Amino acid sequence: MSDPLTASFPPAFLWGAATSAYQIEGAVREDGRTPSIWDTFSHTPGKTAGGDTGDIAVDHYHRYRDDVALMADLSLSAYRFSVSWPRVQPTGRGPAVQVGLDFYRRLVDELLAKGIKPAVTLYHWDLPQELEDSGGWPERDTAYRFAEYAQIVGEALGDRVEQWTTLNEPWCSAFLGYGSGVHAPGRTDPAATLRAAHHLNLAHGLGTSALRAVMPARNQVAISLNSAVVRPLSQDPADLAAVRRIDDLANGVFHGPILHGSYPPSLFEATASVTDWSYVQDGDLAAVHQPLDALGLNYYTPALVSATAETTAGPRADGHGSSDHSPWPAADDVTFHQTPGERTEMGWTIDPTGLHELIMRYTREAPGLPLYITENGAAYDDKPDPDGNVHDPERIAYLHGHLSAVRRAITDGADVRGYYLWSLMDNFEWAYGYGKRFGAVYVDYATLTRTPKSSARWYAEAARTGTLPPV
Ligand code: IFM
Repeated sequence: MSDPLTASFPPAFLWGAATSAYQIEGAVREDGRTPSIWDTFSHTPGKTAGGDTGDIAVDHYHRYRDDVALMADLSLSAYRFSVSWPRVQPTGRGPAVQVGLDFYRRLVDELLAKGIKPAVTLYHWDLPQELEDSGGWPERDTAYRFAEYAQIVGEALGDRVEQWTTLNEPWCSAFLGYGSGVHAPGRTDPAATLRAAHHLNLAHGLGTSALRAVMPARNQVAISLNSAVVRPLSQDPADLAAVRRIDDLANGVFHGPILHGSYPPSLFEATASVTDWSYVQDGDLAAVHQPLDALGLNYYTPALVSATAETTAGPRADGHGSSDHSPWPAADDVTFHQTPGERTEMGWTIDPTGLHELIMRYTREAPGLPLYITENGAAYDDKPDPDGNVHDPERIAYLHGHLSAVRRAITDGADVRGYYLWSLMDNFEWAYGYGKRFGAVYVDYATLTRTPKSSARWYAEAARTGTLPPV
């Protein structure tokens, strides 16, 4: 068996970086774009750290050419970005705004000219505000609107973009957006959370069909899920049951219908006090259960749970921000514990074994389906030294550990085709504002100057050689 620390990655392995529209673009009022739920939320006092918004973000809308040049300089073979729905279909209904689509056409052309594979995500949390005003994801109609939007973007970019992702982390859209309220639109309603989850699943299925109807058959359609690695505090049967409950709410609620065509019966039973699931209509599960070309896994840290009913003071240790409302419907008797070990600036424990575990789980659960790690990375309190260089040895160690886990999974039989570091550059980290830096490239927020950190150079060497350089 080859040593994952020294073994080369497969020659066609994609070495990518990822971003999302609202986190980097800025230009929120240009060229016909209208507010998304994140514009409204971030402009609502008290919702984001320091009142930060994505109004300017890192101004990628105007600087995309330089950013693509930087990606080429870093030897990236792929770039995963998201399309801003309110930029291309401002009200979430009706005809597309061509000038909005033109931005993405130019971006894709620029990437292709530099030999970088574009990977488009259709939805990374920026729902047009008008659709939220009509009920948002808890309403069925939003799924139909998404399919229409998918068709618009598929028609515009399908000739040049082969890799497609319908939704990014629908768990966050539903459970943080409508459950704990730490994400836009900031609602705190357990029943709406599960309705939203179902309509996001339906949107994925309808969107996949819509894309396939307008795109060349060679294109790959996938979804990116922040699938959780949930571990028990002990082997006590009650703790193991707590793991199953959270696993259903984090994983089964999406993987079940998407990969297997059904929700786990245990999810229905456990949430019966909150919802009757009557919004799952005949034919929905078939619509959701589309054959996929790949599965995207986003991984940061594992969760540790027990069944103890004691409520600990302060925020739950589930790593999903602080709110008086739990994102987890009907799970008040599950306690989240801090996983031991070193942590990043987000307070997330560093544990590459979780990534290996996750990859092997979906290798078993979805045999034959190629996997991509569509997000993985770490926030640190990076600062330039007096010479203007940014040294981030902790991020290098993080990337080395997690890429080694990926390499080990490949050795163990997993079909992992690529890795997208989160994130290309520092950006708007949602409710945390600009305080958490995930980038391999440092952004000076006063001047918007980009400076590759030492991790970016380390990653570039990995991308060039297909082998992990020493840390
Ligand atoms: O910044 C986010 C990204 O938008 C979605 N996945 C997790 C990242 C880090 O929190």
